Amino acid sequence: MADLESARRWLAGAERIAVLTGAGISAESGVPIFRGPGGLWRQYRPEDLATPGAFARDPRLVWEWYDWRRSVVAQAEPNAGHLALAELERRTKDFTLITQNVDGLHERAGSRRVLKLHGDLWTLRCTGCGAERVDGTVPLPELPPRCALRLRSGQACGGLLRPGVVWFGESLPADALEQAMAAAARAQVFLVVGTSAVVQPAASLPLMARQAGARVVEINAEPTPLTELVDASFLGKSGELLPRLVEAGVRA
Ligand code: BV8
Ligand code: ZN
Repeated sequence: MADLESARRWLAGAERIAVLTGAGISAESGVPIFRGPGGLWRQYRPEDLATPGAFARDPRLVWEWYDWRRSVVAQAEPNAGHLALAELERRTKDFTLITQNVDGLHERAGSRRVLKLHGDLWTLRCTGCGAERVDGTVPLPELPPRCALRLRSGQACGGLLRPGVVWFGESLPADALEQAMAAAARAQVFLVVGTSAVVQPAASLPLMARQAGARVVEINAEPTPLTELVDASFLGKSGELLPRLVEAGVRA
């Protein structure tokens, strides 16, 4: 298992880098993670709420969860981990940031090329007419929110709006997934940060990169199914470890 200095040199010397992030990178911004002690909301697990079935059964309950998460994220600021990845992107010729997060903190930290595999907390999509819009209102005035789009008849659509995220059992956006796989296949270094690496197909990306010859580096607060498979694994907080990995050093 390589040490931090070796991993720092690999990153400094690489032209093609891909990164996969999960909820752990936003934890130090005060955004709760999904699994583990901080991962519950009231007595529900994400797997109970982040599904089309849960939404069909009780759209108001699912929206209370998302409205609460939107209000938490609205107060959150990107942390040193987000900022370090934005800096690494500026320094790297071919850089792809792939995120499972829906909080938008990577973009707010200045990351430009962000592939959002699980959608976006700020996008609302009408289950009736399919119209999509970005809406940052917190809290939302009514739950569940309704579509106000005017149809040709002049009437308001009135369809139920859903969060523009990918739920369990739903396919990931094909374009984002395709680009993520291509980035994993060509990366010289693949960085995995703040994910329990249990949700598919995102969790397979580091293994694809490894198969294709990349060096894989993991940063996480606890061991994951990837830990014994990677070239370097650092247990700790991404807000502390990423800046040390990315700090300006002489290019190798
Ligand atoms: C799909 C919604 C094809 C958005 C999410 C069996 C039955 C049914 C399905 C499946 C099955 N087996 C596999 C599947 C597929 C399923 C899946 O993977 N299930 C798992 C649970 C087994 N996947 C899907 O359904 C995907 N779709 O496969 O489509 C298909 C099509 C039709 C029919 C079937 C299949 C869709 C997956 C996306 C689901 N949507 N969320 C939202 O509300 O946010 S998943 C949810 O988990 C979030 O998106 C989140 O991003 C994702 C992963 O979680 P993590 O980000 O890893 O967060 P977690 O809390 O788990 O871990 C955080 C880590 O950070 C921890 O390890 C912690 O130690 C660490 N940490 C904490 N603090 C810090 C830190 N690290 C560093 N620093 C810190 N400070
Ligand atoms: Zn509509």
